[in-house]
Amino acid sequence: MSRLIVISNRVSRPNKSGNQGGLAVALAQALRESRGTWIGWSGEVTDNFTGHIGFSEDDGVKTATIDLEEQDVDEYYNGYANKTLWPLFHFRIDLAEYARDFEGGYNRVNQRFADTAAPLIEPEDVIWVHDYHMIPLGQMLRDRGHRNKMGFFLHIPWPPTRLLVSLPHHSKLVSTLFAYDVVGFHTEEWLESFRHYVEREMGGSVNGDFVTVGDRTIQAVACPIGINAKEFADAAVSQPAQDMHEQVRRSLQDRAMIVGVDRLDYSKGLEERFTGYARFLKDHPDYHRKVVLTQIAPPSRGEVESYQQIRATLDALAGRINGQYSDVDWSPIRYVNQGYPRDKLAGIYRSARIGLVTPLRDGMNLVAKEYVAAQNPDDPGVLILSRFAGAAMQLKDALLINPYSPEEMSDAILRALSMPLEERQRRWRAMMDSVEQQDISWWRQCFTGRLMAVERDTARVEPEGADG
Ligand code: ADQ
Repeated sequence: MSRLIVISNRVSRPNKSGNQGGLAVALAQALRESRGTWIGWSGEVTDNFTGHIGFSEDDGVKTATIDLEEQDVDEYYNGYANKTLWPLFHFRIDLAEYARDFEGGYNRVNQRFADTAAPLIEPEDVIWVHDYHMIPLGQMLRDRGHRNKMGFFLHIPWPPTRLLVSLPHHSKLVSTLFAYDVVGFHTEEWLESFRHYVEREMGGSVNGDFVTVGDRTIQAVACPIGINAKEFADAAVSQPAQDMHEQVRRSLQDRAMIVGVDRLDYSKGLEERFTGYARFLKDHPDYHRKVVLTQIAPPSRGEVESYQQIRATLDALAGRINGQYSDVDWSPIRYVNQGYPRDKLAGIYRSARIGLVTPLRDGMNLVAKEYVAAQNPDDPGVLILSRFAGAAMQLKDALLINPYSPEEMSDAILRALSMPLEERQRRWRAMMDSVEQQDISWWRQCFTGRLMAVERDTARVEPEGADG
């Protein structure tokens, strides 16, 4: 088996606490099996970039990390990645900032990653680059003469062409994807948007999975990411989960809990969720004191202004709704800004009658799948899911809603609260089958299977410096 080199912005070192997400675990497993290396940013800032690589090995997984300068973090991570690409790719051109410094910093840091990775790559290694932070990295490695099989996976949506063209130098960025052999998306919808862009803006052509621009043909595929369903279902009945379940149950006093779990991000539709829930409270006074919305939202990307704004907005909105409807012994919203270990989180999901997942746009959304996996098969809760999450393509037995419509959300909450056991079980079983079948290992195979099977076509790589 070829050695796998994974390159992503952040590297997740295996730990024994069981607190790692499915992606980290899946990649760690692949790296362990192939004796590969995971390369990325350490998360640390240094005064002067030296190129020093910090090597480490934890639980059989080798990692190689670099520290970045503060300017790198400002321009590349907070800047181009999270102020330009993230909002644009989530259809929020109103929030996207276009600054030349950001683009310069993004390219500079990608060059730094290419310099870091280059000496660690052997000719037979298979390279798998992840996400919007690193789109041009493959091209930069090709420029350094690497002819390896190379794949790229995008974890966020691919935006419609009419939005993407608002990005300065968009075709330059997209053309770098043609340095890879396989490019992966979560859903057919994102893949379709990518193909549309290539045909309309680059004069390319599509033939099944093959996409050609000029003399470059790559495979573009949809591989929806999954979770480690078995492990998550086991976590939901672990002792810490049961303790958490008991703690929540006592505090609820027979009230039904609705749960939301998200990074505090404007793409997750939290404001719309609170508004939809407030609409439910307004429409159904008979349910007052009978339900509680527990929203768990640890802050993220706090250095970016739009994230500070969404936090302030949600604080105010939660306060306003609680102020309007609370009584001395009941508040309709519990708004929690902290993270939980995965087993406790599984216990929280299992305690909830409804999982309310309402992103305005989401590449996939793993929370929806985790909620399903954590349910008690004998008495499962109901998933209410935004039709704009990638997960909606698979979890068709959720109550699918438009998160922009408070009325739809209110109706779905009512329907979920009054859904008969038999229907809950039928819907849950269908969703659980999908979550179990297309789990995280299936996803990894879906992508790496394609990549490993690529015929290496050395003719496609120009010698270094050949075309300037
Ligand atoms: P995210 O935007 O981070 O991921 P998501 O897929 O929902 O979104 O994953 C979030 C993860 O963080 C989940 O595993 C969840 O359990 C965990 N998490 C969230 N809040 C938590 C809390 N309070 N405590 C503990 N854990 C918490 C990006 C894309 C998604 C895509 C994933 C994977 O935006 O669309 O599904 O990558 O490709």
